[in-house]
Amino acid sequence: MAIFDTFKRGLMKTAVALGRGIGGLFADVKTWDDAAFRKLEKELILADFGVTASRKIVENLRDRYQQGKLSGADDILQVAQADLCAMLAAGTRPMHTAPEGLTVVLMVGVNGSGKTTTAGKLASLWTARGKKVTLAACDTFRAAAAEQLKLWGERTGSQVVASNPGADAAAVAFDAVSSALARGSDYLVIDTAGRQHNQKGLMEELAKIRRIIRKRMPDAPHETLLTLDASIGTNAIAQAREFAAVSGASALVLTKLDGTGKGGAAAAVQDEFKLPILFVGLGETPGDLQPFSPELYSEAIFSCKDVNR
Ligand SMILES: Nc1nc2c(ncn2[C@@H]2O[C@H](COP(=O)(O)OP(=O)(O)O)[C@@H](O)[C@H]2O)c(=O)[nH]1
Ligand SMILES: [Mg+2]
Repeated sequence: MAIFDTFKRGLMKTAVALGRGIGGLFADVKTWDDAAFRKLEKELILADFGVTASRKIVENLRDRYQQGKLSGADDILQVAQADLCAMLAAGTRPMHTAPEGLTVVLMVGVNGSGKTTTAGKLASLWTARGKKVTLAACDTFRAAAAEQLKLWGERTGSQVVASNPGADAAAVAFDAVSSALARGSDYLVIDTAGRQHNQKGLMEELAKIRRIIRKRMPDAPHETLLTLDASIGTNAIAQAREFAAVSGASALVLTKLDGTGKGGAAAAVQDEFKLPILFVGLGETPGDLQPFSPELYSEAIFSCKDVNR
């Protein structure tokens, strides 16, 4: 499937929800006054764009409209889409990788936010590009997590390093780095147990994993990816606010965008965490994890232009 179609399908619920609100607005409003712009701002906020991003977009639209630079609905939505895209592009960057050899990615996040699935889907993305991937099952808390990762290993032809339930997660991470280096893997993705920022023991375990892998590879991990469940909307932000700080996250993965009509949260999320979104989860199948593209994301959300009109 073309990548834009993956974005479009994944963000369909959001586009439809936004289209309903905005579509009504364009049908009702003949001349755009302050009240109309306020209504548009409200619709963007309802789609979880966040107050700051919504206000920025609407202020720019109002200025340009008053200067006579915008005429109809299509103009307005086109400019809103371009503004959203520019905002997102300013906040993102390519993934950090090792200058050569092994790139190590550490997954962190609360339970159920999509760490293990994302680790597996990253293996799928990278093996499809001919890369060699090792997966490390450092969620030794839940027996099912290692099993889940082993399935992804089989599915993608990736090596999986695991131990017994209850094993020391840092020891598994150390073995995984050694093994990935010995095997000449291009990527090592380390899955970890879900935790809350205030779970002292588990947060220490994360710090220990980091220390131990640095013993083997001083510049690792090259990225610490924090998974955020987009389907809980701006609650994901509240939930992860403190977590991001104490977990040493370097970038974000916005998962389950397909499960919500409030998928507009990317701008709010980048703004809140001052961290780039590097990947987005747009569905259940392996190909549904994609590198974040501000262009495709904005275009998919504003494909609401075609909904209900
Ligand atoms: N629809 C959808 N479901 C997802 C996505 N990412 C993860 N999930 C589901 O969310 C649930 C929890 O994911 P999991 O990776 O086990 O979370 P973890 O506890 O952080 O490791 C699983 O049922 C996944 O299939 C996504 O992008 N879209
Ligand atoms: Mg897991």
